[in-house]
Amino acid sequence: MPETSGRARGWVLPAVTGVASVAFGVGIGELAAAVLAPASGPFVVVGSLLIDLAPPWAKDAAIALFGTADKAALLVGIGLVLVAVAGAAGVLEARRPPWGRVLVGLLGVVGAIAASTRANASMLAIAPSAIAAIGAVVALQLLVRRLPGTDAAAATRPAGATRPAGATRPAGATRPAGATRPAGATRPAGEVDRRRFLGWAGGAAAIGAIAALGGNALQAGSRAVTAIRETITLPRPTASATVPASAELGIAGVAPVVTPNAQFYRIDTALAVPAVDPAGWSLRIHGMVEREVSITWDELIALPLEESVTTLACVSNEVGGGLIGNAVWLGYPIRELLARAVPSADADMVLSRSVDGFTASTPLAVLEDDRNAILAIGMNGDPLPPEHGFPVRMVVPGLYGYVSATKWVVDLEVTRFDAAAAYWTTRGWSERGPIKLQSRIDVPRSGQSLQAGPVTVAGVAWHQHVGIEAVDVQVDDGPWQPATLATAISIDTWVQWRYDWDAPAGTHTLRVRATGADGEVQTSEVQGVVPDGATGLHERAVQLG
Ligand SMILES: Nc1nc2c(c(=O)[nH]1)N[C@H]1C(S)=C(S)[C@@H](COP(=O)(O)O)O[C@H]1N2
Ligand SMILES: [Mo]
Repeated sequence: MPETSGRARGWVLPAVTGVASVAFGVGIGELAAAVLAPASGPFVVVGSLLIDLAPPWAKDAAIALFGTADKAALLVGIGLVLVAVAGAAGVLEARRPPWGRVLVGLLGVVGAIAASTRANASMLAIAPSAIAAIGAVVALQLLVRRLPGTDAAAATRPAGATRPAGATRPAGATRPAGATRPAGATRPAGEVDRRRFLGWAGGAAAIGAIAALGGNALQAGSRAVTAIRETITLPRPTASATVPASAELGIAGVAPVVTPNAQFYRIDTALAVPAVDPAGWSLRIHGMVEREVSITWDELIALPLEESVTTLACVSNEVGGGLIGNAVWLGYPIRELLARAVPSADADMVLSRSVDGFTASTPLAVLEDDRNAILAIGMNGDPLPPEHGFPVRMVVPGLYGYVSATKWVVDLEVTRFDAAAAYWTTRGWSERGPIKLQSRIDVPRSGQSLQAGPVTVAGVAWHQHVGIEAVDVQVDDGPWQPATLATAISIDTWVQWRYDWDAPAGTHTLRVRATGADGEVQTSEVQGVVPDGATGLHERAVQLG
Protein backbone atom coordinates (compact mmCIF):
# COMPACT_ATOMS: atom_id res chain seq x y z
CA MET A 1 0.00 0.00 0.00
CA PRO A 2 1.38 3.43 -0.87
CA GLU A 3 2.92 5.37 1.93
CA THR A 4 0.39 8.16 1.46
CA SER A 5 -2.52 6.29 2.92
CA GLY A 6 -1.48 6.24 6.52
CA ARG A 7 -0.57 9.86 6.63
CA ALA A 8 -3.60 11.42 4.98
CA ARG A 9 -5.06 11.82 8.41
CA GLY A 10 -8.47 13.18 9.20
CA TRP A 11 -11.31 13.04 6.78
CA VAL A 12 -12.09 16.65 5.92
CA LEU A 13 -9.43 17.23 3.29
CA PRO A 14 -9.83 13.77 1.73
CA ALA A 15 -13.58 14.40 1.55
CA VAL A 16 -12.88 17.77 -0.10
CA THR A 17 -10.74 15.84 -2.60
CA GLY A 18 -13.66 13.63 -3.51
CA VAL A 19 -16.16 16.45 -3.79
CA ALA A 20 -13.83 18.60 -5.92
CA SER A 21 -13.04 15.66 -8.22
CA VAL A 22 -16.68 14.78 -8.72
CA ALA A 23 -17.58 18.45 -9.26
CA PHE A 24 -14.89 18.58 -11.94
CA GLY A 25 -16.12 15.40 -13.61
CA VAL A 26 -19.82 16.24 -13.50
CA GLY A 27 -19.08 19.72 -14.85
CA ILE A 28 -17.24 18.47 -17.92
CA GLY A 29 -19.90 15.76 -18.30
CA GLU A 30 -22.63 18.40 -18.43
CA LEU A 31 -20.62 20.37 -21.00
CA ALA A 32 -20.15 17.20 -23.07
CA ALA A 33 -23.90 16.58 -22.89
CA ALA A 34 -24.63 20.04 -24.27
CA VAL A 35 -22.43 19.33 -27.28
CA LEU A 36 -22.92 15.60 -27.85
CA ALA A 37 -26.22 14.47 -26.46
CA PRO A 38 -28.62 17.09 -25.16
CA ALA A 39 -30.80 15.85 -22.31
CA SER A 40 -28.18 13.21 -21.46
CA GLY A 41 -26.33 15.18 -18.79
CA PRO A 42 -25.47 13.01 -15.78
CA PHE A 43 -27.80 14.98 -13.51
CA VAL A 44 -30.81 14.98 -15.77
CA VAL A 45 -30.65 11.30 -16.69
CA VAL A 46 -30.33 10.15 -13.09
CA GLY A 47 -33.16 12.48 -12.10
CA SER A 48 -35.37 11.24 -14.93
CA LEU A 49 -34.69 7.62 -14.07
CA LEU A 50 -35.57 8.26 -10.43
CA ILE A 51 -38.82 9.92 -11.51
CA ASP A 52 -39.68 6.85 -13.60
CA LEU A 53 -38.75 4.43 -10.83
CA ALA A 54 -40.41 6.32 -7.99
CA PRO A 55 -43.60 4.66 -6.77
CA PRO A 56 -46.72 6.84 -7.06
CA TRP A 57 -46.84 7.52 -3.32
CA ALA A 58 -43.32 8.94 -3.42
CA LYS A 59 -44.28 11.22 -6.31
CA ASP A 60 -47.41 12.35 -4.45
CA ALA A 61 -45.37 12.99 -1.33
CA ALA A 62 -42.78 14.99 -3.29
CA ILE A 63 -45.49 17.10 -4.89
CA ALA A 64 -47.24 17.60 -1.54
CA LEU A 65 -43.95 18.62 0.05
CA PHE A 66 -42.39 20.74 -2.68
CA GLY A 67 -45.29 21.58 -5.02
CA THR A 68 -44.12 22.70 -8.43
CA ALA A 69 -40.57 22.84 -7.07
CA ASP A 70 -40.61 19.03 -6.85
CA LYS A 71 -38.18 18.67 -9.76
CA ALA A 72 -35.80 21.25 -8.38
CA ALA A 73 -36.00 19.47 -5.02
CA LEU A 74 -35.15 16.19 -6.74
CA LEU A 75 -32.08 17.69 -8.40
CA VAL A 76 -30.95 19.23 -5.11
CA GLY A 77 -31.50 15.83 -3.49
CA ILE A 78 -29.39 14.09 -6.12
CA GLY A 79 -26.74 16.80 -5.61
CA LEU A 80 -26.65 16.16 -1.85
CA VAL A 81 -26.35 12.40 -2.31
CA LEU A 82 -23.63 12.98 -4.88
CA VAL A 83 -21.70 15.25 -2.49
CA ALA A 84 -21.94 12.62 0.26
CA VAL A 85 -20.81 9.77 -1.98
CA ALA A 86 -18.07 11.94 -3.48
CA GLY A 87 -16.80 12.83 -0.01
CA ALA A 88 -16.78 9.17 0.96
CA ALA A 89 -14.92 8.36 -2.24
CA GLY A 90 -12.27 10.93 -1.37
CA VAL A 91 -11.77 9.45 2.10
CA LEU A 92 -11.67 5.92 0.65
CA GLU A 93 -9.15 6.91 -1.99
CA ALA A 94 -6.88 8.51 0.61
CA ARG A 95 -6.96 5.42 2.82
CA ARG A 96 -7.62 2.45 0.58
CA PRO A 97 -6.72 3.33 -2.99
CA PRO A 98 -8.02 2.58 -5.55
CA TRP A 99 -11.43 2.03 -3.90
CA GLY A 100 -12.32 5.70 -4.01
CA ARG A 101 -11.78 5.73 -7.75
CA VAL A 102 -13.77 2.53 -8.05
CA LEU A 103 -16.66 4.18 -6.20
CA VAL A 104 -16.50 7.21 -8.51
CA GLY A 105 -16.41 4.89 -11.51
CA LEU A 106 -19.55 3.20 -10.20
CA LEU A 107 -21.28 6.61 -10.10
CA GLY A 108 -20.42 6.89 -13.78
CA VAL A 109 -21.90 3.46 -14.45
CA VAL A 110 -25.13 4.52 -12.71
CA GLY A 111 -25.24 7.63 -14.93
CA ALA A 112 -24.58 5.60 -18.09
CA ILE A 113 -27.28 3.07 -17.24
CA ALA A 114 -29.73 5.87 -16.47
CA ALA A 115 -28.87 7.55 -19.79
CA SER A 116 -29.39 4.39 -21.79
CA THR A 117 -32.86 3.87 -20.29
CA ARG A 118 -34.11 7.24 -21.58
CA ALA A 119 -36.55 7.18 -24.48
CA ASN A 120 -34.82 8.06 -27.72
CA ALA A 121 -31.40 7.37 -26.18
CA SER A 122 -28.69 7.00 -28.78
CA MET A 123 -25.29 5.37 -28.29
CA LEU A 124 -23.96 8.87 -27.59
CA ALA A 125 -26.24 9.20 -24.57
CA ILE A 126 -23.81 7.37 -22.29
CA ALA A 127 -20.88 9.60 -23.36
CA PRO A 128 -21.53 12.45 -20.89
CA SER A 129 -21.63 10.05 -17.92
CA ALA A 130 -18.53 8.23 -19.17
CA ILE A 131 -16.65 11.51 -19.63
CA ALA A 132 -17.81 12.68 -16.18
CA ALA A 133 -16.56 9.47 -14.56
CA ILE A 134 -13.21 9.47 -16.33
CA GLY A 135 -12.71 13.15 -15.47
CA ALA A 136 -13.58 12.56 -11.82
CA VAL A 137 -11.37 9.47 -11.51
CA VAL A 138 -8.34 11.25 -12.98
CA ALA A 139 -8.96 14.33 -10.83
CA LEU A 140 -9.29 12.15 -7.73
CA GLN A 141 -6.05 10.36 -8.44
CA LEU A 142 -4.18 13.64 -8.97
CA LEU A 143 -5.73 15.48 -6.01
CA VAL A 144 -5.22 12.70 -3.48
CA ARG A 145 -1.51 12.82 -4.26
CA ARG A 146 -1.54 16.47 -3.34
CA LEU A 147 -3.13 15.98 0.06
CA PRO A 148 -0.98 17.67 2.68
CA GLY A 149 1.28 15.21 4.41
CA THR A 150 1.92 13.08 1.35
CA ASP A 151 5.19 12.83 -0.50
CA ALA A 152 3.67 14.05 -3.72
CA ALA A 153 2.39 17.12 -1.94
CA ALA A 154 5.90 17.76 -0.72
CA ALA A 155 7.28 17.22 -4.19
CA THR A 156 4.87 19.74 -5.66
CA ARG A 157 5.70 22.30 -3.01
CA PRO A 158 7.20 25.32 -4.75
CA ALA A 159 10.88 25.88 -4.34
CA GLY A 160 11.58 28.66 -1.91
CA ALA A 161 8.54 27.97 0.21
CA THR A 162 9.12 28.81 3.83
CA ARG A 163 11.03 25.97 5.25
CA PRO A 164 13.98 25.85 7.56
CA ALA A 165 17.21 25.39 5.64
CA GLY A 166 18.17 21.75 5.51
CA ALA A 167 14.62 20.51 5.59
CA THR A 168 14.52 20.16 1.82
CA ARG A 169 14.22 16.57 0.80
CA PRO A 170 16.02 15.48 -2.32
CA ALA A 171 13.57 14.81 -5.13
CA GLY A 172 12.49 11.23 -5.19
CA ALA A 173 13.83 10.50 -1.75
CA THR A 174 11.72 8.14 0.25
CA ARG A 175 11.57 8.07 3.93
CA PRO A 176 11.57 4.95 6.01
CA ALA A 177 8.04 4.02 6.97
CA GLY A 178 7.01 5.63 10.17
CA ALA A 179 9.55 8.42 9.91
CA THR A 180 8.22 11.78 10.90
CA ARG A 181 9.35 15.18 9.74
CA PRO A 182 11.61 16.95 12.16
CA ALA A 183 9.61 19.05 14.56
CA GLY A 184 9.58 22.62 13.41
CA ALA A 185 9.61 21.72 9.75
CA THR A 186 6.15 20.17 9.87
CA ARG A 187 3.99 23.18 10.44
CA PRO A 188 5.16 25.65 7.85
CA ALA A 189 5.56 22.94 5.20
CA GLY A 190 2.17 21.46 6.12
CA GLU A 191 0.63 24.90 5.85
CA VAL A 192 2.12 25.41 2.39
CA ASP A 193 0.95 21.95 1.32
CA ARG A 194 -2.48 22.69 2.65
CA ARG A 195 -2.81 25.92 0.71
CA ARG A 196 -1.43 24.31 -2.41
CA PHE A 197 -3.89 21.47 -2.03
CA LEU A 198 -6.86 23.77 -1.52
CA GLY A 199 -5.76 25.70 -4.62
CA TRP A 200 -5.76 22.51 -6.69
CA ALA A 201 -9.06 21.26 -5.28
CA GLY A 202 -10.72 24.66 -5.65
CA GLY A 203 -9.37 24.92 -9.20
CA ALA A 204 -10.79 21.53 -10.15
CA ALA A 205 -14.19 22.38 -8.67
CA ALA A 206 -14.15 25.80 -10.37
CA ILE A 207 -13.35 24.27 -13.76
CA GLY A 208 -16.26 21.89 -13.21
CA ALA A 209 -18.59 24.75 -12.32
CA ILE A 210 -17.51 26.81 -15.34
CA ALA A 211 -17.93 23.83 -17.67
CA ALA A 212 -21.40 23.12 -16.27
CA LEU A 213 -22.42 26.77 -16.67
CA GLY A 214 -21.01 26.79 -20.21
CA GLY A 215 -22.97 23.66 -21.08
CA ASN A 216 -26.05 25.22 -19.59
CA ALA A 217 -25.61 28.39 -21.66
CA LEU A 218 -25.12 26.30 -24.80
CA GLN A 219 -28.42 24.55 -24.19
CA ALA A 220 -30.34 27.68 -23.29
CA GLY A 221 -31.40 28.27 -26.90
CA SER A 222 -32.70 24.76 -27.41
CA ARG A 223 -34.50 24.78 -24.07
CA ALA A 224 -36.24 28.03 -24.97
CA VAL A 225 -37.35 26.60 -28.31
CA THR A 226 -38.48 23.36 -26.67
CA ALA A 227 -40.62 25.43 -24.31
CA ILE A 228 -42.10 27.39 -27.22
CA ARG A 229 -42.79 24.14 -29.08
CA GLU A 230 -44.75 22.82 -26.13
CA THR A 231 -47.15 25.77 -26.26
CA ILE A 232 -48.04 25.19 -29.93
CA THR A 233 -51.43 23.77 -30.84
CA LEU A 234 -51.46 22.53 -34.40
CA PRO A 235 -54.19 23.95 -36.65
CA ARG A 236 -56.93 21.56 -37.71
CA PRO A 237 -56.19 19.97 -41.06
CA THR A 238 -58.54 20.87 -43.90
CA ALA A 239 -57.98 17.34 -45.20
CA SER A 240 -57.36 14.53 -42.71
CA ALA A 241 -55.41 11.40 -43.42
CA THR A 242 -56.95 8.07 -42.50
CA VAL A 243 -54.97 5.01 -41.59
CA PRO A 244 -57.24 1.99 -42.15
CA ALA A 245 -57.24 -0.45 -39.23
CA SER A 246 -56.38 -3.20 -41.70
CA ALA A 247 -53.08 -1.46 -42.49
CA GLU A 248 -51.75 -2.74 -39.16
CA LEU A 249 -51.33 -6.51 -38.92
CA GLY A 250 -50.41 -6.17 -35.25
CA ILE A 251 -47.72 -8.83 -35.34
CA ALA A 252 -45.28 -8.51 -32.44
CA GLY A 253 -41.84 -7.61 -33.73
CA VAL A 254 -43.04 -6.10 -37.01
CA ALA A 255 -42.48 -2.35 -37.37
CA PRO A 256 -45.78 -0.60 -36.56
CA VAL A 257 -47.34 0.81 -39.72
CA VAL A 258 -47.11 4.32 -38.26
CA THR A 259 -43.79 4.89 -36.53
CA PRO A 260 -44.03 6.69 -33.16
CA ASN A 261 -41.97 9.90 -33.17
CA ALA A 262 -39.66 8.64 -30.43
CA GLN A 263 -38.81 5.57 -32.53
CA PHE A 264 -38.42 7.40 -35.82
CA TYR A 265 -34.88 7.14 -37.21
CA ARG A 266 -32.88 10.33 -37.18
CA ILE A 267 -30.22 11.21 -39.72
CA ASP A 268 -28.61 14.61 -40.22
CA THR A 269 -25.31 16.41 -40.20
CA ALA A 270 -26.23 18.61 -37.22
CA LEU A 271 -23.88 18.15 -34.25
CA ALA A 272 -26.30 20.12 -32.09
CA VAL A 273 -29.98 20.22 -33.03
CA PRO A 274 -30.66 23.70 -34.48
CA ALA A 275 -32.87 25.80 -32.21
CA VAL A 276 -35.26 27.70 -34.48
CA ASP A 277 -37.89 29.96 -32.93
CA PRO A 278 -41.01 29.89 -35.13
CA ALA A 279 -41.53 33.61 -34.43
CA GLY A 280 -38.29 34.32 -36.26
CA TRP A 281 -38.74 31.65 -38.95
CA SER A 282 -39.44 32.47 -42.54
CA LEU A 283 -38.96 30.68 -45.85
CA ARG A 284 -37.70 32.44 -48.93
CA ILE A 285 -38.35 31.16 -52.46
CA HIS A 286 -36.05 32.76 -54.98
CA GLY A 287 -33.68 32.07 -57.89
CA MET A 288 -35.12 31.31 -61.32
CA VAL A 289 -38.58 32.66 -60.49
CA GLU A 290 -40.78 35.46 -61.76
CA ARG A 291 -41.24 36.85 -58.28
CA GLU A 292 -39.62 36.10 -54.95
CA VAL A 293 -41.90 34.72 -52.30
CA SER A 294 -41.39 34.85 -48.56
CA ILE A 295 -43.61 33.25 -45.96
CA THR A 296 -43.57 33.53 -42.16
CA TRP A 297 -44.66 30.95 -39.58
CA ASP A 298 -47.91 32.79 -38.87
CA GLU A 299 -48.71 32.97 -42.58
CA LEU A 300 -47.89 29.29 -43.06
CA ILE A 301 -50.08 28.00 -40.23
CA ALA A 302 -52.97 30.17 -41.42
CA LEU A 303 -53.00 28.35 -44.79
CA PRO A 304 -55.24 25.31 -45.38
CA LEU A 305 -53.00 22.52 -44.09
CA GLU A 306 -53.41 18.91 -45.16
CA GLU A 307 -52.51 15.65 -43.52
CA SER A 308 -50.70 13.03 -45.56
CA VAL A 309 -48.96 9.78 -44.74
CA THR A 310 -45.49 9.35 -46.19
CA THR A 311 -42.73 6.84 -45.52
CA LEU A 312 -39.34 8.53 -45.29
CA ALA A 313 -36.26 6.48 -46.10
CA CYS A 314 -32.56 7.18 -45.92
CA VAL A 315 -30.28 6.43 -48.86
CA SER A 316 -27.84 4.97 -46.32
CA ASN A 317 -30.34 2.29 -45.30
CA GLU A 318 -28.74 -1.09 -45.92
CA VAL A 319 -30.89 -3.94 -47.21
CA GLY A 320 -32.84 -5.01 -44.11
CA GLY A 321 -31.91 -1.82 -42.23
CA GLY A 322 -33.91 0.47 -39.96
CA LEU A 323 -33.32 3.92 -41.48
CA ILE A 324 -36.94 4.15 -42.57
CA GLY A 325 -40.11 5.29 -40.87
CA ASN A 326 -43.69 6.21 -41.65
CA ALA A 327 -45.57 9.17 -40.19
CA VAL A 328 -48.73 11.21 -40.57
CA TRP A 329 -47.45 14.63 -41.62
CA LEU A 330 -49.34 17.93 -41.46
CA GLY A 331 -48.28 20.54 -43.95
CA TYR A 332 -48.83 22.74 -46.95
CA PRO A 333 -48.16 21.71 -50.56
CA ILE A 334 -44.88 23.14 -51.85
CA ARG A 335 -46.45 23.23 -55.33
CA GLU A 336 -48.80 26.01 -54.19
CA LEU A 337 -45.93 28.18 -52.97
CA LEU A 338 -43.93 27.52 -56.14
CA ALA A 339 -46.97 28.54 -58.16
CA ARG A 340 -46.91 31.92 -56.41
CA ALA A 341 -43.25 32.36 -57.34
CA VAL A 342 -43.68 31.11 -60.94
CA PRO A 343 -40.49 29.16 -61.76
CA SER A 344 -38.93 29.88 -65.12
CA ALA A 345 -39.42 27.30 -67.86
CA ASP A 346 -35.79 26.18 -67.97
CA ALA A 347 -35.43 25.59 -64.21
CA ASP A 348 -35.34 21.87 -63.28
CA MET A 349 -34.30 21.72 -59.60
CA VAL A 350 -35.08 23.21 -56.21
CA LEU A 351 -32.15 23.51 -53.85
CA SER A 352 -33.59 23.56 -50.35
CA ARG A 353 -31.42 24.86 -47.55
CA SER A 354 -31.65 24.42 -43.80
CA VAL A 355 -30.80 27.00 -41.18
CA ASP A 356 -27.51 25.15 -40.56
CA GLY A 357 -26.44 25.09 -44.20
CA PHE A 358 -27.45 21.56 -45.29
CA THR A 359 -28.82 21.49 -48.83
CA ALA A 360 -30.86 19.03 -50.90
CA SER A 361 -31.51 18.99 -54.66
CA THR A 362 -35.08 18.03 -55.55
CA PRO A 363 -36.33 17.82 -59.14
CA LEU A 364 -38.67 20.75 -59.71
CA ALA A 365 -41.15 18.46 -61.49
CA VAL A 366 -41.55 16.30 -58.37
CA LEU A 367 -42.43 19.38 -56.30
CA GLU A 368 -44.92 20.56 -58.93
CA ASP A 369 -46.83 17.34 -59.63
CA ASP A 370 -49.83 16.19 -57.60
CA ARG A 371 -48.00 14.18 -54.92
CA ASN A 372 -47.96 15.26 -51.27
CA ALA A 373 -44.65 17.17 -51.38
CA ILE A 374 -45.15 19.44 -48.39
CA LEU A 375 -43.68 21.93 -46.00
CA ALA A 376 -44.48 19.94 -42.88
CA ILE A 377 -45.08 21.39 -39.42
CA GLY A 378 -46.70 18.35 -37.76
CA MET A 379 -45.60 14.76 -37.26
CA ASN A 380 -48.07 12.21 -35.91
CA GLY A 381 -50.24 14.89 -34.34
CA ASP A 382 -47.45 16.84 -32.66
CA PRO A 383 -45.40 19.80 -33.80
CA LEU A 384 -42.23 18.44 -35.44
CA PRO A 385 -39.85 17.20 -32.76
CA PRO A 386 -36.75 19.46 -32.68
CA GLU A 387 -34.53 16.68 -34.08
CA HIS A 388 -36.97 16.09 -36.93
CA GLY A 389 -36.83 19.67 -38.14
CA PHE A 390 -38.89 21.96 -35.90
CA PRO A 391 -40.54 24.21 -36.86
CA VAL A 392 -40.69 23.36 -40.60
CA ARG A 393 -39.23 20.64 -42.83
CA MET A 394 -39.83 19.21 -46.27
CA VAL A 395 -41.44 15.82 -46.88
CA VAL A 396 -41.50 14.50 -50.43
CA PRO A 397 -42.94 11.05 -51.23
CA GLY A 398 -40.71 8.90 -53.41
CA LEU A 399 -37.29 10.43 -52.82
CA TYR A 400 -34.60 9.54 -50.30
CA GLY A 401 -34.27 12.07 -47.48
CA TYR A 402 -30.90 13.44 -48.61
CA VAL A 403 -32.44 14.92 -51.79
CA SER A 404 -35.80 15.99 -50.41
CA ALA A 405 -36.48 15.98 -46.69
CA THR A 406 -34.66 19.13 -45.55
CA LYS A 407 -35.25 19.78 -41.86
CA TRP A 408 -35.19 23.28 -40.32
CA VAL A 409 -35.75 24.49 -43.89
CA VAL A 410 -35.48 28.24 -44.51
CA ASP A 411 -34.72 28.67 -48.19
CA LEU A 412 -35.82 27.26 -51.56
CA GLU A 413 -33.71 28.27 -54.52
CA VAL A 414 -35.21 27.44 -57.91
CA THR A 415 -32.26 26.51 -60.10
CA ARG A 416 -30.84 23.83 -62.42
CA PHE A 417 -29.01 20.55 -61.77
CA ASP A 418 -26.18 21.82 -63.99
CA ALA A 419 -25.91 25.06 -62.03
CA ALA A 420 -25.92 23.96 -58.38
CA ALA A 421 -25.07 20.87 -56.32
CA ALA A 422 -26.41 19.80 -52.94
CA TYR A 423 -24.55 18.80 -49.76
CA TRP A 424 -24.26 15.05 -50.45
CA THR A 425 -23.84 15.41 -54.21
CA THR A 426 -20.49 17.08 -53.62
CA ARG A 427 -19.54 14.14 -51.38
CA GLY A 428 -19.92 11.26 -53.80
CA TRP A 429 -23.68 10.66 -53.78
CA SER A 430 -26.01 10.87 -56.74
CA GLU A 431 -27.68 14.22 -57.50
CA ARG A 432 -31.01 12.42 -57.78
CA GLY A 433 -32.33 9.87 -55.32
CA PRO A 434 -35.59 8.10 -56.12
CA ILE A 435 -36.29 5.47 -53.44
CA LYS A 436 -35.67 1.91 -54.63
CA LEU A 437 -38.11 -0.98 -54.38
CA GLN A 438 -37.30 -2.83 -51.15
CA SER A 439 -38.64 -5.30 -48.61
CA ARG A 440 -37.57 -6.40 -45.15
CA ILE A 441 -38.11 -9.38 -42.86
CA ASP A 442 -38.87 -8.23 -39.29
CA VAL A 443 -39.87 -11.58 -37.77
CA PRO A 444 -38.65 -14.10 -36.95
CA ARG A 445 -35.83 -12.08 -35.41
CA SER A 446 -32.29 -13.33 -35.93
CA GLY A 447 -31.33 -15.72 -33.19
CA GLN A 448 -34.93 -16.11 -32.01
CA SER A 449 -35.54 -19.60 -30.66
CA LEU A 450 -38.12 -21.36 -32.78
CA GLN A 451 -39.91 -24.67 -32.87
CA ALA A 452 -40.67 -26.61 -36.02
CA GLY A 453 -44.33 -26.10 -36.99
CA PRO A 454 -46.31 -22.94 -37.79
CA VAL A 455 -44.08 -19.84 -37.84
CA THR A 456 -45.17 -16.33 -38.81
CA VAL A 457 -42.77 -14.64 -41.21
CA ALA A 458 -43.58 -10.94 -41.57
CA GLY A 459 -42.19 -7.53 -42.34
CA VAL A 460 -42.62 -4.45 -44.52
CA ALA A 461 -42.17 -3.58 -48.19
CA TRP A 462 -42.03 -0.19 -49.91
CA HIS A 463 -41.69 1.63 -53.18
CA GLN A 464 -42.87 5.15 -52.41
CA HIS A 465 -45.04 6.84 -55.00
CA VAL A 466 -45.19 3.61 -57.00
CA GLY A 467 -46.82 1.22 -54.55
CA ILE A 468 -46.46 -2.47 -53.78
CA GLU A 469 -48.30 -5.10 -55.80
CA ALA A 470 -47.03 -8.27 -54.17
CA VAL A 471 -44.52 -9.74 -51.74
CA ASP A 472 -43.12 -13.25 -52.02
CA VAL A 473 -41.12 -15.37 -49.63
CA GLN A 474 -38.60 -18.06 -50.47
CA VAL A 475 -37.38 -20.76 -48.10
CA ASP A 476 -33.89 -22.00 -48.96
CA ASP A 477 -33.90 -22.55 -52.72
CA GLY A 478 -37.57 -23.45 -52.90
CA PRO A 479 -40.24 -21.75 -55.01
CA TRP A 480 -41.34 -18.15 -54.30
CA GLN A 481 -44.54 -18.25 -52.24
CA PRO A 482 -46.97 -15.32 -52.11
CA ALA A 483 -47.22 -13.43 -48.81
CA THR A 484 -50.43 -11.72 -47.65
CA LEU A 485 -50.38 -7.93 -47.78
CA ALA A 486 -51.99 -5.65 -45.22
CA THR A 487 -54.04 -2.78 -46.61
CA ALA A 488 -51.68 -0.18 -48.05
CA ILE A 489 -52.33 3.30 -46.63
CA SER A 490 -51.30 4.69 -50.01
CA ILE A 491 -48.66 4.22 -52.69
CA ASP A 492 -46.48 6.64 -50.66
CA THR A 493 -46.24 4.36 -47.65
CA TRP A 494 -44.73 1.03 -46.79
CA VAL A 495 -47.02 -1.94 -46.41
CA GLN A 496 -46.86 -4.79 -43.93
CA TRP A 497 -46.85 -8.39 -45.17
CA ARG A 498 -47.07 -11.84 -43.57
CA TYR A 499 -46.37 -15.38 -44.65
CA ASP A 500 -47.55 -18.35 -42.59
CA TRP A 501 -44.83 -20.91 -42.79
CA ASP A 502 -45.11 -24.55 -41.80
CA ALA A 503 -41.49 -24.75 -40.76
CA PRO A 504 -39.55 -28.00 -40.80
CA ALA A 505 -36.80 -28.56 -38.20
CA GLY A 506 -33.26 -27.57 -39.05
CA THR A 507 -31.50 -24.47 -40.32
CA HIS A 508 -33.16 -22.53 -43.15
CA THR A 509 -32.75 -19.28 -45.03
CA LEU A 510 -35.76 -17.03 -45.52
CA ARG A 511 -35.71 -14.51 -48.36
CA VAL A 512 -38.19 -11.78 -49.27
CA ARG A 513 -38.88 -10.11 -52.62
CA ALA A 514 -41.35 -7.34 -53.46
CA THR A 515 -43.05 -6.51 -56.74
CA GLY A 516 -43.99 -2.90 -57.44
CA ALA A 517 -47.35 -1.70 -58.68
CA ASP A 518 -45.58 -0.94 -61.97
CA GLY A 519 -44.59 -4.60 -62.35
CA GLU A 520 -40.93 -4.13 -61.36
CA VAL A 521 -39.58 -7.14 -59.45
CA GLN A 522 -37.11 -6.35 -56.67
CA THR A 523 -33.63 -7.17 -57.94
CA SER A 524 -31.38 -9.71 -56.23
CA GLU A 525 -28.34 -7.85 -57.52
CA VAL A 526 -26.39 -6.63 -54.51
CA GLN A 527 -25.35 -2.98 -54.52
CA GLY A 528 -24.09 -0.88 -51.61
CA VAL A 529 -25.70 2.33 -50.41
CA VAL A 530 -23.31 4.64 -52.32
CA PRO A 531 -24.13 6.46 -54.61
CA ASP A 532 -27.92 6.12 -54.76
CA GLY A 533 -29.21 3.41 -52.42
CA ALA A 534 -28.70 -0.29 -51.73
CA THR A 535 -30.25 -3.15 -53.67
CA GLY A 536 -30.45 -6.87 -53.04
CA LEU A 537 -32.81 -9.22 -51.24
CA HIS A 538 -33.13 -9.31 -47.47
CA GLU A 539 -32.61 -12.76 -46.08
CA ARG A 540 -32.52 -14.27 -42.62
CA ALA A 541 -31.13 -17.55 -41.40
CA VAL A 542 -33.33 -19.29 -38.83
CA GLN A 543 -32.89 -22.38 -36.76
CA LEU A 544 -35.83 -24.52 -35.65
CA GLY A 545 -35.58 -27.01 -32.84
N1 LIG B 1 -31.13 20.11 -42.25
C1 LIG B 1 -30.97 18.83 -42.58
N2 LIG B 1 -32.01 18.15 -43.09
C2 LIG B 1 -31.88 16.84 -43.44
C3 LIG B 1 -30.64 16.18 -43.28
C4 LIG B 1 -29.56 16.93 -42.74
O1 LIG B 1 -28.44 16.44 -42.57
N3 LIG B 1 -29.77 18.24 -42.38
N4 LIG B 1 -30.53 14.86 -43.61
C5 LIG B 1 -31.49 14.33 -44.54
C6 LIG B 1 -31.46 12.87 -44.59
S1 LIG B 1 -30.06 12.15 -45.25
C7 LIG B 1 -32.52 12.11 -44.20
S2 LIG B 1 -32.54 10.45 -44.48
C8 LIG B 1 -33.68 12.72 -43.52
C9 LIG B 1 -33.97 12.04 -42.21
O2 LIG B 1 -35.04 12.66 -41.57
P1 LIG B 1 -35.35 12.25 -40.06
O3 LIG B 1 -34.10 12.49 -39.26
O4 LIG B 1 -36.49 13.12 -39.64
O5 LIG B 1 -35.73 10.80 -40.08
O6 LIG B 1 -33.47 14.09 -43.28
C10 LIG B 1 -32.89 14.81 -44.32
N5 LIG B 1 -32.93 16.20 -43.96
MO1 LIG C 1 -30.45 10.01 -45.48
